[in-house]
Amino acid sequence: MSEPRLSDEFAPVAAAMLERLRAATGILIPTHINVDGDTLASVLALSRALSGLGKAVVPVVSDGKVPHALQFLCAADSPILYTGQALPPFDLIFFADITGPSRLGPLAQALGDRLTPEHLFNVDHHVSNERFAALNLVDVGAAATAEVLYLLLRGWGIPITAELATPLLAGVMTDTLSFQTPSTTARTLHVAADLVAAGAPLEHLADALFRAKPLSTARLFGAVVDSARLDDGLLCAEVTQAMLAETGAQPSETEDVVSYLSGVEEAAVFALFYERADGWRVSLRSSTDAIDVSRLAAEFGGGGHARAAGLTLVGGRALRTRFVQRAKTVIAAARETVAAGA
Ligand SMILES: [Mn+2]
Repeated sequence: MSEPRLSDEFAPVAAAMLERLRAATGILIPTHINVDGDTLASVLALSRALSGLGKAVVPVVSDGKVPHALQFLCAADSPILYTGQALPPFDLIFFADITGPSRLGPLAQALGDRLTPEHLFNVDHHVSNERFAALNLVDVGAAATAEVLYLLLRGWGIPITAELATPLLAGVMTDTLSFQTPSTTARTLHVAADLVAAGAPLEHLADALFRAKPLSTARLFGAVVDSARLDDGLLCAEVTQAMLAETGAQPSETEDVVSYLSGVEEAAVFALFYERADGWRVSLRSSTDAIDVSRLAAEFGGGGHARAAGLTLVGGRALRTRFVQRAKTVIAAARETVAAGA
């Protein structure tokens, strides 16, 4: 395979960015709020690369919080954890992995009229990107912004050192769930191979991003799996307040168990019930294109995507029973439709 590259359609904007970059002195590089591996990877790789070009860089975590699991990535950096403080001077803002300025949260208000398009770069891979900058490089064929940035930085003649390759590979692995999503292409894998060759530690990243967890997560996993019950194609499991108290886990520590239980072959729909004081928050997964759980969720005031949706049930057992009955009816109807060969 020939070496991975950005599509020719992006050559003019990549060249215009490099030209504008040469004139810049200070560059603000923010994450989006609710920091994930791709946004943090983008900020770290860009700030390391651009400071290598002699620019003053201002990396900022827009909502002030780096999740525990990602802190290892920025141990050697000190991005500003934004909580309303004054920022050092800059004359360019480099958005990466950010669909629009509102995704900066509180930082967007503080930046105010400095968010004029001619002061902004926008590099992203989201279909929903708002193309808010004078220079937009939105490659929706890329699995991660880190994939785009690798190709862009290399195209600008910047040497891809291990210090750049490590966060970039972390970004690609995060957004592809370790090369498992449909967005993962031959180019994504080729980029990953280049990053490993440049010194990114694949095994260490896989371990830190996908295996390492606090004991509370493992214990909650066991309790949730133990609570699972299958009935008429509907798999139900619980996250109760008692489980959280016993394991010391946060409700957010159920990401792995949701993905695990949604793979149960006998289930058409998986529902995880998070107990609340006034009822339940319900996370839904469909294992078949024949069932659109966003429609089921919408009947109860929720929403989402065809294969992953959510809703909140405010009420008692009778409401929950009504929801379960409705879910089973939807599953039975889908099975009849499939059986009829429609
Ligand atoms: Mn991303």
